[in-house]
This record gives sequence, structure tokens and C-alpha cells, in this order.
Amino acid sequence: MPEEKHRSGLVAILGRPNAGKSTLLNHLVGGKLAIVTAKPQTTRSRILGILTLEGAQLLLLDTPGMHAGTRAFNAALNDQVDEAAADCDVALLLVDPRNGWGDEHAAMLAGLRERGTPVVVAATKADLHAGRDAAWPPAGAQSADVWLRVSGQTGVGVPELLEALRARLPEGPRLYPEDQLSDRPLRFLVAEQVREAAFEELSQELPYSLASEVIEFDESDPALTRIRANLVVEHDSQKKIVVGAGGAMVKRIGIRARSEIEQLLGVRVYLALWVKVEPKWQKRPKRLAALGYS
Ligand SMILES: Nc1nc2c(ncn2[C@@H]2O[C@H](COP(=O)(O)OP(=O)(O)OP(=O)(O)O)[C@@H](O)[C@H]2O)c(=O)[nH]1
Ligand SMILES: [Mg+2]
Repeated sequence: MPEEKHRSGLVAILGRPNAGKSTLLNHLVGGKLAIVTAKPQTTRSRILGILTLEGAQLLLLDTPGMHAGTRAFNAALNDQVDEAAADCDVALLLVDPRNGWGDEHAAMLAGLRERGTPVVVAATKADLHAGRDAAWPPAGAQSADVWLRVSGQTGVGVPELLEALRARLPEGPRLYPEDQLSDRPLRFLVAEQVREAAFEELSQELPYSLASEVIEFDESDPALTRIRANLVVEHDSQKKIVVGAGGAMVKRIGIRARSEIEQLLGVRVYLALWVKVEPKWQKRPKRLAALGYS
């Protein structure tokens, strides 16, 4: 029997906001690359997770949720989704069955079919709906190559999913060392942890226009990494909320973020966190790019 050739390629993880894309990515690579919150539109830029298997390497691209919005910021997110769909070797379209199959899914699937891209459709959060749902797969999804049910939380369906993706990848060499989990620099992953901590602590009060950036990353002391980071908001009123009474809120965000970053880096961390007002950063293409949104 001839030996099977090594396969590799880009798998774009697509779906509506909150479908469970980032949770599944983290599960697949076995580490927390992408931040996850209960709020839609958590992921704001493409994040590449690298999964090395026997005989194959999957480059898993997490994307922001596909959605209809016309502001410059939303458009920048949608461009990233379209680009990922256009560039990938295999598309993984995730659907939360509780929200059903919609026009965005149909349009995305049609576009992928037109390009001849293999499509795997999976219902997410399978742990929440154990029984087979009569409405799944939805009629509109029939032209996908395969449909599955997975959970990024329990891992149900993941072996079948990996096999479905692997089988559709083109032949190709291993592209990254097997111990590398992402192509994103640590600075970016750290900034994302700060943003997640702010999301969690601020809950309902969260200004949507909140971003984060790492401005200093000092690893010269092997026992303690020193990090300075900014939380960027658009208005003074938002700064007040994020700083909190007597600085209590920013302190809580810092404590939460530091513990996540220590887990990510595996070393003790000193984190200095500042809140900075930058009017209209979401409308300035250069700032969007500097904050990692393009
Ligand atoms: N029970 C259950 N909850 C899940 C699962 N996957 C994701 N969730 C939850 O669904 C919410 C959204 O998950 P994310 O992974 O952030 O979703 P996303 O598609 O990346 O969302 P955006 O980045 O906002 O587009 C979070 O509260 C997750 O904890 C799953 O398999 N089971
Ligand atoms: Mg996400």
C-alpha cells in the first residue's frame, strides 16, 4: 500500500458572532490563543492556531463573526472574514443550531462553492443539545461536503471533525515547527488577555470601543516579565467607567489579566495598566492597524 502523503493548509473558521469559533480553536490547539466571552464580536482580528498531527498540519484561522454592519470598524472586520474565506484551502462553517441557519450562512456557502473550496459545516455547542435535532442539517446546508456536530467545551465530535478537515487538505509539507501554536507574537496574545479581562470585569458597562495594546514587554529578568499595557477608549466618560472609583475597576482588570498572562507565559508577571483616551480611534485606519485590526 502506498504511504499517504503529508497534507497541510489553511482552514478558515467562519460563522456568526458567538457561534463558538474561538472556543473550538482553543480546544483544537490545546491552549488559550483566542479570547472567549459570552458577548458577540469578541474576536476582532485573524488569529492563526497551528495544529500538528501525524501526517498533517492544520493552520486554523479564527475570524471575527460575519455580520451586517456598515461602520468603518465593522467593515474592517468583515473584510478579514472575506479574505480568510477567499484564501483558505478548507472552510469550516460553524453554526449554533439554537440560532439557526441564516442568509449569511447561505451566502458564505454559495461563495465558497463557487470557488471550489471544500466546506465542512458543523453545529457547535453539541453539549447543550444532546439529542439529534430534526432541523439539522438545515436544508440550506445540504451542499456542504459534510456536516457534523461538535463541542469546543467537551470535545464531542472533535476526532470526526479533524478527520473531515485533514482529508480535505491539499498535499503539502509541514510549514511550522510542531511545537509552535500560533503565528501571532506574544505581545498580541497578551494584549488580547487584557482586553478579555476588561470584557469580563466591565460586563454591562463595557464601552464597545475598547481596545488594548502592549507598549512594553520586558523579559530581561527570567523570573519576572514586566509588561506595560494601555486600555484605549474613545471618550473621557468611558475612561471614568474603566478606571472606576478610586481606580478600583482598572485594578480589578489588572489582577484578572495578570493571572491569565502568567498562565499564558508560564512566568511571573508585573503588569502596569493605563487607561488612555483616543477620540475616534475606530475611524482611523492607521490606528486600527496598529491595534491589530487589519
Ligand atoms: N456550552 C457550550 N458553550 C460554548 C461552546 N463553545 C462556545 N461556547 C460559549 O459561547 C460563547 C461564545 O464563544 P466564542 O468562542 O467566544 O464565540 P466566537 O464565535 O468566537 O464569537 P466572536 O468572536 O464574538 O465572533 C462563550 O460564552 C462560550 O463559552 C460549547 O461548545 N459549548
Ligand atoms: Mg471569537
